[in-house]
Amino acid sequence: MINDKKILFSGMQATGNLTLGNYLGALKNWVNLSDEYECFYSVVDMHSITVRQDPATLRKRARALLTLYIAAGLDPKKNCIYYQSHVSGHAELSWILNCFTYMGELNRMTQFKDKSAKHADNINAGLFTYPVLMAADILLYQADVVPVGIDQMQHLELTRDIAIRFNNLYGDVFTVPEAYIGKVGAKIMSLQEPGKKMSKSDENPNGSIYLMDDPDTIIRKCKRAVTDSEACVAYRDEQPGVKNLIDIYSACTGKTPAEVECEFEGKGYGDFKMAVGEAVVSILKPLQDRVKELEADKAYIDSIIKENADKANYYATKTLRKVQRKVGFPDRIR
Ligand code: ATP
Ligand code: LTN
Repeated sequence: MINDKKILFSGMQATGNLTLGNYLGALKNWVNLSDEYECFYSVVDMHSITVRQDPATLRKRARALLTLYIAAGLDPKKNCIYYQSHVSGHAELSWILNCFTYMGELNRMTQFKDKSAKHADNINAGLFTYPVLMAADILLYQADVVPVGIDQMQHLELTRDIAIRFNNLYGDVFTVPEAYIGKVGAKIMSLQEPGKKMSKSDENPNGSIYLMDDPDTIIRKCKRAVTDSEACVAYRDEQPGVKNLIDIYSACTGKTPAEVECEFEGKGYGDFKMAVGEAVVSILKPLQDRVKELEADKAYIDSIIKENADKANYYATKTLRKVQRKVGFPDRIR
């Protein structure tokens, strides 16, 4: 507990331009959680280098992601928004936890299998121990809850197993975290292949709407979205493309899928797609304006980076010292 509130931790990688899926499925739902939880949101740049990155691009994207957190409405006075690499405790705890994690456990991780297939020329040890660094992120802040997508549940389970294993050996050191199941955020699918989720690492840029896409691009991508020949705006699994567009429209307007079906009854896909495009523009435009305003205020963003890194370091060090003591590292002389 911090300030009588339960603790929440989550993070995102700055390994691409964020999509509408990241926003509607994650970021948008994080806003307001700070009333109930003491929130830590990290830009997990240390995870990013498990696949090769161009240094200048990574630096730029990390800052853009941090700015986007704030632009999306996370108040940096109430939410600790910081770079993972600015808190050395992540790496230090990660090392210790590596010694409490089995090769067999890591071998089972599906993300590792997927990513090693995708980056066969660079299957590095960091990629293998990625989940341990993620466990360190979470356990370092004694997080009670972790909002993550379904694809990260396996990593969260491993985090719990590591925490329980450590606690069994050394007493109650770590809070065992739970997944945070909030209001179900829509899972947004690719506009080009509606069977696949919209993803920032998709090679086809027409499948994803990026948060910084300009209005013309957004409308064009919606118009080109793959649908079907039913010519009927209906929310059903047999029409995955249309269903996805309804989900997007619903998430942007607050209308239920049934209301959307009614609104477009008897209308063609052309009108519907145009309306979806406009609805997306209406939520992304204010976000983009806010990003531009924030980018112009370098001193403000810098001050947030500094203050929040100090705050994160404070809590991280508390846990780290406890853990170091438990495993038998010599006390520091002050
Ligand atoms: P990558 O392509 O690099 O794997 P990604 O776009 O799939 O990235 P992540 O970085 O894995 O996204 O996820 C960040 C957050 O966004 C997670 O909480 C995840 O659940 C959420 N998210 C990602 N894609 C979608 C989507 N299409 N719909 C809803 N939520 C999503
Ligand atoms: N692996 C996560 C990002 C991530 C994370 C975390 C999420 C790194 N550390 C700690 C929650 C908690 C991803 O790829 N979405």
